[in-house]
Amino acid sequence: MIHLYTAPTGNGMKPLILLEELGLPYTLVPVDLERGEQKEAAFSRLNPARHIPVIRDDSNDLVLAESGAILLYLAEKTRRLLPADPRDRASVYHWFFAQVTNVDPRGMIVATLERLEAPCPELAEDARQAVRGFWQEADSALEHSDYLGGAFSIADIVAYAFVRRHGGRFGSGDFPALVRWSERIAARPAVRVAYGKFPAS
Ligand SMILES: N[C@@H](CCC(=O)N[C@@H](CS)C(=O)NCC(=O)O)C(=O)O
Repeated sequence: MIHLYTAPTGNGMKPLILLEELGLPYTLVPVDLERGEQKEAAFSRLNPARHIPVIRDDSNDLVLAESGAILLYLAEKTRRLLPADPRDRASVYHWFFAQVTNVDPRGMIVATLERLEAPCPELAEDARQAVRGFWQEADSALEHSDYLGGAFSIADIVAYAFVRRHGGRFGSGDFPALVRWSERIAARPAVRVAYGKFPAS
């Protein structure tokens, strides 16, 4: 059995969407970030970095943090939503790692700046340019393809979780093909079930 410790943030929704897409049995353990449950001793033992998401996979005696690592682990374990062909897989990696290493941190920077009394406009603008640059590239690709890496994959899951969480903040509505792609993903049954687990998200 897989146990998912998470909350309805962009990073937190990624493994939940994937588990639903894969149809794997799992238990959902909500972590209340507002109440600081991620800082409690029981959770810190799972992830000393005190961040969600985390999975425990009983079948492999594994505890794993970092949303990108969790998605790659589950996709490789099941051999699904990550193409076998090296060229196709490289394309998925391109979108996946651009999102996880470049775009995701920018979203967190801007969300943090918005909570500060003295936000740094240069840093916010740099983050905004990076996010919108990625969306411009994605928008061009999605004019010719229904999904980022060709077929639906973990690259779509990571990019969608971010758009859903931060789209309004960075103006995703300016990118028509990205909007159509986002609507396509939102309509997937597994995605609807995943977000339904956290109705306020
Ligand atoms: N790079 C990590 C980021 C994890 C992360 O920052 N999680 C946030 C929610 S999106 C969190 O747990 N925040 C709680 C806190 O900082 O106290 C990942 O992709 O899993």
